[in-house]
Amino acid sequence: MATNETRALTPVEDEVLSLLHSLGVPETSWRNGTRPVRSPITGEVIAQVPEADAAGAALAVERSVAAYEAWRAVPAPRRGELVRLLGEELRAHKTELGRLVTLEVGKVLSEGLGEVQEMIDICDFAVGLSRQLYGLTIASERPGHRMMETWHPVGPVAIITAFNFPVAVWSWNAALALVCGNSVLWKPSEKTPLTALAVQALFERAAHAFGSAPEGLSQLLIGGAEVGAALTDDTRIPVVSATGSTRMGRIVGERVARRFGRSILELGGNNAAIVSPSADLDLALRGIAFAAMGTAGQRCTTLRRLIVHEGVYDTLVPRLAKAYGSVSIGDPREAGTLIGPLIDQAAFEVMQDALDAARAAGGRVHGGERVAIGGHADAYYVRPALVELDAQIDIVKHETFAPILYVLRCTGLPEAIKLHNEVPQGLSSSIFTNDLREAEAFLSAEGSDCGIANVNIGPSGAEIGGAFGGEKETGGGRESGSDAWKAYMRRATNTINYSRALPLAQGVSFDID
Ligand code: UN1
Repeated sequence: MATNETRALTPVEDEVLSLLHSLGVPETSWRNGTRPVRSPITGEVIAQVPEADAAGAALAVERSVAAYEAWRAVPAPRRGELVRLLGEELRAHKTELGRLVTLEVGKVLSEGLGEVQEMIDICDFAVGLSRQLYGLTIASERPGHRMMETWHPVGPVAIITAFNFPVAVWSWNAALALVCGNSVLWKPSEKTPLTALAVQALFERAAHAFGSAPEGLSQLLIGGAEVGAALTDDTRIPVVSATGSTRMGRIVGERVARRFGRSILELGGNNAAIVSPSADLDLALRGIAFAAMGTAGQRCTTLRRLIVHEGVYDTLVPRLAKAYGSVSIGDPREAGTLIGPLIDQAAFEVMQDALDAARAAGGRVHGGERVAIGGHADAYYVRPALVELDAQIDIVKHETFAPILYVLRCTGLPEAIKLHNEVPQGLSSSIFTNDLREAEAFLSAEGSDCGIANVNIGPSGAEIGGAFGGEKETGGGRESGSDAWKAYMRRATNTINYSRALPLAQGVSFDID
């Protein structure tokens, strides 16, 4: 897309142009660059963005350190005011940003808008939090002493995000990091730089309205692995938050650990739901359909494994197969579409490989085929796949980022929980049951081993108020609500002696004369 082109814009290019314009993104930041950006809706190239290199990243880190040094001295409730203004910008531009998410990622419009709502919600949460950054007071064992904890800003926070939630994940991290007194550096997915540019433009408007935000408080670094490595290896960045695949997280986690940095990892999920004999099957069917097929199976919380009690299997699974056969697949901008395209050809191929592996192991596959929409050869629409299996074979233990739901039969809750926990990932989980004992057992220490465990709702679509993240190969990090903010701060334990004596802890004596 050169600016001197004379050909008419395609309808998608036209829409991107007008959305970026109304979101305040200058054309210089998305035209004539080196990295092509495609819309999965048609597969066409919609932008060419300039990229940063390692030297550019190092300069950005320098700016970020200076911004942090100024920002940490601003009272936290005042820092909250900047985040409140960001929330206002997001409210005012929700429709445009939501539509841009749909164009760049291919998720249906209600989900694009929902993603922006998630950003607004975390801004509101962070504004309240800016007046609640509290520490404990602790009973001292020594007379005339007081102990307490204070929480301090920690430094620049690097935020590495994935394509599938191209803007919300940044906001969970950035809104908290900013009220905590940190600066932020964002490396978005190479597949979704346009929505990142739009958010950066909205942040800059909020900063302008705020009036006194230090320059470089929130910076965007569009680039590839070189930029990622520059951020993970830089000792001036104490916290790196990374969302994406387990493969990526292993690299980031190791590199950050090597320099004793802190990483917040939110990696692959392989989420399951158990359906017990007492379940409300109508409700379960709807919950499973959204969790497994929504966002074309491209959420880290997507339902990928369904463990159904043999007593209800033959009632539920045929109904589910029918829903898979009739779900509306198409242009995600059109009302009525529930399933948009996969992000790209590679995602399609990974999906087909997983289905081949399942077939080879005796799986009965319903759906999964490519669906032609609008005659776009480079767009990858698929019918979601339901795969009935007799055992939890190897491929089921991998996260395939596509709409595949593996269905397994079980004889009771102990077997269901065993199957449930028998994968390397541990993000989200759920049980459909009306039996209180089963629900509580699933939520107990002997139940689900995931960071998120739900009853009578699917594993996806978490609210921002809870801590978000999971165990095992999911990486152990927590983002978003509850006390996740603590990972973005430095904890200091303070002991204050207000007596005239100097008793030592543990009764130690050390008298120098
Ligand atoms: C992700 O896919 O990385 O719980 C995040 C959910 C959303 C966030 C998903 N709130 O499905």
